[in-house]
Amino acid sequence: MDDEQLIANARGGDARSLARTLSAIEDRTVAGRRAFADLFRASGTAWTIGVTGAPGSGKSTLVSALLPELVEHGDVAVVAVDPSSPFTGGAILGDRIRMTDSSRDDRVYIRSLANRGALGGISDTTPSIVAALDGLGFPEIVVETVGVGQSEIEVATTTDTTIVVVSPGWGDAIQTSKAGFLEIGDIFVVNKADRDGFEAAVRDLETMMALGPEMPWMPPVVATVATTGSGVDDLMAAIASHRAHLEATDARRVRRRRAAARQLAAAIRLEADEASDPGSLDDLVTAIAERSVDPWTAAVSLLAAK
Ligand SMILES: Nc1nc2c(ncn2[C@@H]2O[C@H](COP(=O)(O)OP(=O)(O)OP(=O)(O)O)[C@@H](O)[C@H]2O)c(=O)[nH]1
Ligand SMILES: [Mg+2]
Repeated sequence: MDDEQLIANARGGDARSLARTLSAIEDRTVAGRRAFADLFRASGTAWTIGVTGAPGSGKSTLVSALLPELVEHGDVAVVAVDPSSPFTGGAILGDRIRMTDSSRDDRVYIRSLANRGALGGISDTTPSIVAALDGLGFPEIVVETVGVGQSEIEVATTTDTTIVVVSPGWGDAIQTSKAGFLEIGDIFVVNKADRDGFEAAVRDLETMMALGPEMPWMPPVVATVATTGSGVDDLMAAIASHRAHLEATDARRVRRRRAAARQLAAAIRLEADEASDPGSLDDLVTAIAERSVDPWTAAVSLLAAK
């Protein structure tokens, strides 16, 4: 099968072709680069929703609860980065999620990305895979990442709506990450609202937001019980409001330009890494560390050698 046929099949919804196309892109093979070039040009119409937060806060359960709502608008792709726990109670079947209404099973595509650490990390791979899925025609794409490290923050800058999920007691556990959380959230979800302490968690978030600067979009705080679906309607409404806000203002364009700048910088880094043999890269690192060459000159010589 040639590359074009493969992409055509992936577009047609063939899960195996879809998986092969995405793997080729992840591996940056010759075929993968060609596919990415095509798909990227066709991308830009999907609404991308990032879901992040502390491990175990209920992100996957919440995504599962959102899916029946999201598929109302068309096929949905879910990208799970470094999944540390399976989607709801083993409901994930290979790349499928079992929906309550099984006729919709084939309307959700799930892709897991491992933080392989080889070339680039999740902050390089994820936006490319999301763009490819966008180009393949998924109108909505959900990206689940864990935590608020530098990579998650970078991923969050490439999604249109970022949902930060916390659960009661989160404040004590991850005090130090609060700043990072607040920075990236467009919507805050206090999940596990069936547990003690959820009012305090909501209050805590609202207080912190009130202390922060006045912003054109003030992130709402939504309480959910992902396991029962309670509050999911409110979350859907919050996503719709945020989308309307971005579309009505210049914010979406600004956000996408910022994402484009990051993607370009990441691509230059990857190209430079791949173009140079590891030995010469290592020699340059040694030379910089020993102060026999400065990093700017080293970068120029690296790119010139390509
Ligand atoms: N009581 C209660 N439990 C919940 C709720 N939402 C999720 N859980 C449970 O919390 C546990 C973790 O849920 P996950 O959805 O796997 O959490 P996660 O944030 O995706 O976890 P990681 O991907 O490992 O970071 C599971 O046992 C869920 O059943 C909720 O609203 N209430
Ligand atoms: Mg999860």
